[in-house]
This record gives sequence, C-alpha cells and structure tokens, in this order.
Amino acid sequence: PLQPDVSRVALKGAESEVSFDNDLDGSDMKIGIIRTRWNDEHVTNLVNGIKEGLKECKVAEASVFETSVPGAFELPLAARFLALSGTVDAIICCGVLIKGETMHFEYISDAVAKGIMNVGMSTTTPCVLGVLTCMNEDQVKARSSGNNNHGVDWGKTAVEMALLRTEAM
Ligand code: DLZ
Repeated sequence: PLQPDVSRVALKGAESEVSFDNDLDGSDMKIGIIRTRWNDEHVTNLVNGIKEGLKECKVAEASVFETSVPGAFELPLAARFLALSGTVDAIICCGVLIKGETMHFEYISDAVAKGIMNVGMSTTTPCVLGVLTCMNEDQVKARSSGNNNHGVDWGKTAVEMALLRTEAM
C-alpha cells in the first residue's frame, strides 16, 4: 500500500515544455547519435524522433553519423571517443533506463548523466543527455512515441548547442 501505482501516473509531466527558435540552421552541422541496444524498440522510436528534430533544423541526412553500444553505461566512453575524433559538432547519447527490483537503476542513471556531462565539459563537444530514466514502460512510451517524442527536442538541442559552440570558439 505504500507503493504508488506508477502506471496510473505515466503521463503526468510527460509533455515536453521546452521551446526552440524556429530558425535553427544546422545545414553546416555534423551530428553523432550514439544509441543503446538495450530497450531497442523504445530507443529506435527516440532515434526516429531525433532524426525528425535534426531534419526540422535542416541537418542533412548524410551529416548524421549513427552508432550503437550495448547499454546506457557504455554511452559516456563511446561519446568521448567520438568527441575526440573531431568528426562531429555535437553528440546525442540516446538510451532508456527502466527501474528494476534492485538499486542498479539509481547507480547507472547517476553515472550516465554525470559521464555524459563530463564528456561535454572536457572536450567542448556538446553532448546531449538523451536518456529516459523511467519507473516503467508506460512512462517510457509516454515520452518516446506519438506527438510527445522527446527525441525531437534532443535533435534540436544538439543543433542549438553546436551553433553555440561555433559562436563561442
Ligand atoms: C544491466 C542493465 C540493466 C539491468 N538495465 C538496463 C537498462 O534498463 N537500460 C540500459 O541501457 N542498460 C541496462 N543495463 C546494461 C548496462 O547499461 C550495461 O550495458 C552493462 O552493465 C554492461 O556495462
């Protein structure tokens, strides 16, 4: 009785609240997507959303590099390798972590978020945290499908940050 029924609140707070400049021009930008193979179906939906967001920002399909790693824990190191290769202007790390019965979720979520932040800070290549951390699959679906696919925002975030980096450096 002390456990809330999280499936009933899956949609609460799921809607994206960020707005973007309609004129974001990523036509000169090269973007890397690193995705996990864990939770493959959901991550594929998110990656499709990312590509939609990149397209809206005029990023050419040929300028999008995509690769995969097993799970979310592998994302930061793969992002560092890609950042250090100097071949992309921004990186989106995409995955889905779902809470299980142990503390694994808490440790991994924290490590992955900090790891991705560290890659951006240490390399100056913007690294987008495109990792959903959810209590169950209903929460994941509410954030990765239909007209509330957070991947779209992550694609636009990558372009905005890549442009900011060009201005700053
Ligand atoms: C082991 C594990 C578990 C239990 N759950 C997930 C998950 O929900 N999402 C995800 O991306 N990866 C998961 N992993 C795998 C770890 O991220 C990692 O791949 C392994 O611990 C090997 O380092």
